[in-house]
Amino acid sequence: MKIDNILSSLEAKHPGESEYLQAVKEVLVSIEEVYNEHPEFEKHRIIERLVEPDRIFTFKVPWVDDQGQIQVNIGYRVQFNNTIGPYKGGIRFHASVNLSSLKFLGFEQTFKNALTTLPMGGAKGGSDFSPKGKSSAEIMRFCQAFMLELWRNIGPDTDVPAGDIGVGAREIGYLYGMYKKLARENTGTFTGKGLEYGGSLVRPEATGYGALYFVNEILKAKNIDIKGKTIAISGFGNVAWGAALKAVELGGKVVTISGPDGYIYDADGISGEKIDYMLELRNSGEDIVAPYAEKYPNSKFFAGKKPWEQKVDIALPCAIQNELNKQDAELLVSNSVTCVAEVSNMGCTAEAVDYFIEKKILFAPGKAVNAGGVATSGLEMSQNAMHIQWSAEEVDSRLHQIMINIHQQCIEHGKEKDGYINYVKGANIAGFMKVARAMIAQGVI
Ligand code: 2IT
Repeated sequence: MKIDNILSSLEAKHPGESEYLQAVKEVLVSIEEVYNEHPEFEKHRIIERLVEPDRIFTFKVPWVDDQGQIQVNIGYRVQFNNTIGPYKGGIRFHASVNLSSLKFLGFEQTFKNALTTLPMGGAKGGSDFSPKGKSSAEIMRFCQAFMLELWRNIGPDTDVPAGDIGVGAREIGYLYGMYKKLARENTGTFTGKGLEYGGSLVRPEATGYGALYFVNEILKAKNIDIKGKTIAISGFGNVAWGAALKAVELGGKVVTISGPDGYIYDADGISGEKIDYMLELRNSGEDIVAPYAEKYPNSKFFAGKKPWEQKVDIALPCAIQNELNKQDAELLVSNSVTCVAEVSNMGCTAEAVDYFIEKKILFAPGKAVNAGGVATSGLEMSQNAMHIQWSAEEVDSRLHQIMINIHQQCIEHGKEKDGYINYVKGANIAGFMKVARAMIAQGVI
């Protein structure tokens, strides 16, 4: 494999799709060695076939706002790869959404889903619609208009969407309601549904819980106890919330959260009702964290800054791609950070990742760390298919086991000669090998 050739041809075909090219490059660099050890991969042109999505739907989403004005957004669904199971992946509503970001997310999802041990292919969808400041009625009309286009292309055994940034329980309710009305079936073509209509216990918490189970495995492998460790979290949405809950439960001390307006540092620790308050902040629809400092005067708000400037033991980016850059990485390392785990998808820039690995920091990539979210979606699909509901304990223990298993796969494929675990390499190789072998088995399709 000639990585440079593949990348330059991709760049020529898809100019300007920087996130997508970044995600592809990371995987290619990681797998180059094993790829070249297996001539059958080259023979079957696995890389050339794997880097392009199976298909992409792009559609117009016209809707009417509360003032009676017509608004137009763009909707997408990128069905990336269904080699090991039905297309599966979230829907993102955020002003930054474009083809590049959804292709990167769909590409990552393919490997992440392979790591979960469950039979799910990779997909991602979304819209450049920003829920910020929108009323519930507007959100409902937008979701309905979005689904009016998408419903024909999804189904319980073809493509199962879920939430992502900007798509939570409320949006999934509206999207699923419209899907069901149009498709006239009730098989659960969506995960993250409400508990009353086929949702799974622990799905809301799953991404954050899974991430902390994974972080705990990383630390345990180095005989480090998470108890008493200080933790910087970015973001204040569903993922940050679940991560904070489990971090506190395991004995860690969460000292930051952040929003687009800046970050909060709370030396007393963010626990108990303060974590509930995160949800309140999120539900206000304003997308700001500053009010936290008014409510809890011992904490401090840093306008326009990122939490990575604080001295902490563990850093958990939980917001959005490329939210932690090389400068941030240098700050964290100079403050003796022990572990950095991406909970957001591709939370760190390529330069930041390289720097952490060069400095032998315990660093783990999003596709391993945050896989508990989609894994629990897979468990929701199983429950829907069986028409039953598992208890919270049942789901949680399966989730925990899956995260331990993913960690094991990373060690197996990422352990270097000096004993350092390169989790980026480990996760990429483990995910790739599974998908590649299945592609070969299924022929040229
Ligand atoms: O990035 C992700 O893994 C998700 N947004 C969850 C996807 C899912 O299908 O649960």
